[in-house]
Amino acid sequence: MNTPSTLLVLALSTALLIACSEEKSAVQPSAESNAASPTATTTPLPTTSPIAVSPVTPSPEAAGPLQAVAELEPTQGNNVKGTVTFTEVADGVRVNAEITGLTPGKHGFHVHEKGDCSAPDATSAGDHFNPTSKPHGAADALERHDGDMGNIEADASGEAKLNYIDHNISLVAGERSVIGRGVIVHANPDDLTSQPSGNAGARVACGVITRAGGSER
Ligand SMILES: [Cu+2]
Ligand SMILES: [Zn+2]
Repeated sequence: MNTPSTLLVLALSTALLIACSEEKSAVQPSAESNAASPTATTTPLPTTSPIAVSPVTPSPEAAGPLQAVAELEPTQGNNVKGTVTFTEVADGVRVNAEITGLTPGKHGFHVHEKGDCSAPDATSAGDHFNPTSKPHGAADALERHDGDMGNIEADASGEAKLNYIDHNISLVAGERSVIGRGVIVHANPDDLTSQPSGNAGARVACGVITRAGGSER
């Protein structure tokens, strides 16, 4: 007597279970495909970003030109400051100077033999850099000290800018290299003829030329 009713219940419950599982399986694939599409778009981002960043950092350092810089500080009793950047180029060294705190007019501007600004008047920087034992002269003279960069000229506000290519100095190791030497700005104009230093007077600012970038060839 019990058996037919039990079979009926079993058959009904089995049919319900099948119906339920069919409903679930019909819903699940669409939910999975919806979840799969955002993960597929986010995965390429972390893989591309490290690849894009890593080659950018080392390449400019390796390919950069040979450079040096001198930060000029005032000597005792002066306010002259500035930065001189040296960049090795095909036909010499580009000299780019920006100096402030000067009296208006021309001021002698040289590389001196020693990178030593320790004396209050910067006499510790020694004489003009002159590895080829030539007389003092203008920057474009046939015969000159290699350190003779001529004059910088300050405007009414005491600012001076200079940008030219020097054909005597070098940043590459050798007798004409200015690395480790001193840059001096003088109180007076360099007359470009008086020996041994153009009669440019006191030293108002001094800086040491230091390697700033690039690799030596
Ligand atoms: Cu000088
Ligand atoms: Zn000189």
